[in-house]
Amino acid sequence: MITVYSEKHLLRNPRTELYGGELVAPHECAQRAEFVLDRVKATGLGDIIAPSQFGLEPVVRVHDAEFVEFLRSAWTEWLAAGNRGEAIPDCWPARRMAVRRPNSITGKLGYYAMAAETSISAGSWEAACASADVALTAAARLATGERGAFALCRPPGHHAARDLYGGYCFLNNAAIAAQYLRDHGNERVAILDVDFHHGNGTQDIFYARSDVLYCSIHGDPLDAFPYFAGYADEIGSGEGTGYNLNLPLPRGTDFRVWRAALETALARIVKFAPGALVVSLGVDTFENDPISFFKLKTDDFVRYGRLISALGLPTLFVLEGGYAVAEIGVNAVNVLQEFA
Ligand code: Q9C
Ligand code: ZN
Repeated sequence: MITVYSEKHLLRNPRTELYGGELVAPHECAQRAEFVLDRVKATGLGDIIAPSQFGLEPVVRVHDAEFVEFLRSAWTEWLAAGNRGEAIPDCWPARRMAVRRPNSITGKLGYYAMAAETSISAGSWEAACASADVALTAAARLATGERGAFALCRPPGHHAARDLYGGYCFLNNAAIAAQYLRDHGNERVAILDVDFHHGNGTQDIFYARSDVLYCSIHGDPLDAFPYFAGYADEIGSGEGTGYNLNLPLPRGTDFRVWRAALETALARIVKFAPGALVVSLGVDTFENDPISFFKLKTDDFVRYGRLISALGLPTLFVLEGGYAVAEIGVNAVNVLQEFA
């Protein structure tokens, strides 16, 4: 199976993440992608190719154009305003306040951020664009008839909504790729999100649509980020009612419990009969992940890769989270084994 990878992920190299009341070294670090790439090479998964450039047209199919312009100019504006640290929001449109976009860069950060841990730094925009190109290049491979492709994306994407960034995400790589697959020959596309966190951004983008099914298995938002999305009663709206499936699971969930949820999601996907499947592949479900609370073991990733493969669908894997850095490569590539 082919892997798409870009060195431009190195341009996303923030110094800070707001975590536990401190500015710490970011969990979402460059080493993550390097460990995954090393494992792809070590296992001989398949060819590794560089992305082509798709420009912003496929990006604004799912994102708000003014939001995209904000991301493009945020770092420059932040510096021009005289700030010395990295760009972090500190004020939000909370309940009963005006949800409108201010002129000030600090105000815009609050307007467009869904969380504060994701510092914007020099090169973040360029890396986010390259990450979207990685997903699009892999999607284009599926569109021309390959059975599986791996988009080694960094930064990740599933928390980025139509006009929100955060949760380490700027552009929603999986959603951009799913829309691309819709625009290139597939009437229906399913997204299976197996990252530990609920993909609030992907849900948001497709919430009112019946042509893209979103299914997610994740830590119960009562106890886990993103806290304000991912509940089981979020089933879609309007036309999209019944095309959003959230399967929140409690602290300590092991593979026995997790696999039962996967079977539920896979059955829903089979019933939907999509032309292609996009998997938001986060491996932060791993037992030793530093910021998550599921208990999957390294071998469990092989097992669930097999179950996904058994669907027999053209499948695009898009890398999302996973912060046990030393194990991220083995765990991610274990899922892909059956497609090799
Ligand atoms: N105490 C992804 O996996 N902070 N993003 C969590 C936990 C944000 C995760 C804090 C986690 C974002 C793509
Ligand atoms: Zn995650």
